[in-house]
Amino acid sequence: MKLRLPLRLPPPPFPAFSGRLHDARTATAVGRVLGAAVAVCFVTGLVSHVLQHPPAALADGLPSRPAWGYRLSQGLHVASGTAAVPLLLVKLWTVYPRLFARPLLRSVRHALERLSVAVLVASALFELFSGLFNTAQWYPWPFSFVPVHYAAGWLLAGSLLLHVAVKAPEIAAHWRRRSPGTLSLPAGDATDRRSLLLATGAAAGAVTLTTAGQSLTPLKGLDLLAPRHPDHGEEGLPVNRTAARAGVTAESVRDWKLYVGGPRPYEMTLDDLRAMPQTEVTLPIACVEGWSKAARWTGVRVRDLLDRAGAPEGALIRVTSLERHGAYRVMVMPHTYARDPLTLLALRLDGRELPPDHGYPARIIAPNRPGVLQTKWVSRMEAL
Ligand SMILES: Nc1nc2c(c(=O)[nH]1)N[C@H]1C(S)=C(S)[C@@H](COP(=O)(O)O)O[C@H]1N2
Ligand SMILES: [Mo]
Repeated sequence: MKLRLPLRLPPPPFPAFSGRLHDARTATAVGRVLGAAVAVCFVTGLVSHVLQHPPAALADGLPSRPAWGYRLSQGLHVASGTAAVPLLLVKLWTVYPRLFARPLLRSVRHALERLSVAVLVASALFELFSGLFNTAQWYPWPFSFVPVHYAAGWLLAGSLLLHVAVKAPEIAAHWRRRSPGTLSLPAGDATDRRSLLLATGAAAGAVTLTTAGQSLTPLKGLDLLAPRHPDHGEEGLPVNRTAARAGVTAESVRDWKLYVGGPRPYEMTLDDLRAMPQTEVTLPIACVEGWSKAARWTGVRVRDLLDRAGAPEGALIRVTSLERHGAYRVMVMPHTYARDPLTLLALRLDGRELPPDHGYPARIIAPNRPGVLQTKWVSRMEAL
């Protein structure tokens, strides 16, 4: 049998869709808010990726200021991604009747356009839900989150740009309520649409307001749905990986010494470190999963420790934790951070000795860096 285009299929057993909740005006009205949320999410995601995994060419130029930069950017990343979840679901509901449009494939061009929409929908669902699961530290998949979430982000951005370009005439025709394509609406349909859009806005606003408090402390009273509350944890600061889970015990820190490597390497005990000039800074831990909290840290400036070892100004610094295994055992710090006067090897948190879960005997705290790079239980620092 020869296949002929357009395909002639039997009439679908599906319901007919009437009313205007599934029309181009509704799709445009939801789509432009969703598009804005995805754009914010994409840009802040790039910022996060560059700060966490700097490409060699950029590593030396990464700024250590503003100190709250990563906190703001990652807060926006998680908030815009969260807001996008209800927006995406409503958008998909608005356009799903098109799945039943016949003929299935009108032309090669039409087939390509449908394929690009399939990629768009798949990558959007994947990005939003993998991100959401990551905020809950739930990884129900066999691959590692960061590289796959990053790659799919580009797929989403590309297929979204293509979609906007293909739909540009329709988007323009339905951009405003009184656009030419929208004028002939029966009054009742317009009310339905307004209700849908209001409910969608309320849902997106509600999930954002009840989770943004995990990083935006003035809203922490409303933080009902976020997996983390900024005040819950040892010393009122959340903990991602406890000392117990990292295998750091009282035994393993008993004879602790810090090794500092450079042209004049040396070792220091905790008492030696306490005898050095101490600096106090207020800096946030801003976790890539979206929670963040500022705290008061006291300790020795990293640059003082490096100078003592004769480390060159521009050297890349490798910091190693006592922890035996774990993705964050070794961290590399460009000189812009290592030389910043706010960057400490912290010994105290809010005026008290560091609790084991926050990195006793010593941990790194640096401005404008993701939480994953604020290494706890530090045992070595070396100029590379
Ligand atoms: N050695 C080590 N340091 C680490 C981690 C880790 O798993 N191992 N987790 C990091 C992560 S993901 C975050 S968000 C911060 C959290 O710091 P806190 O537990 O003191 O709040 O520590 C970072 N430092
Ligand atoms: Mo983190």
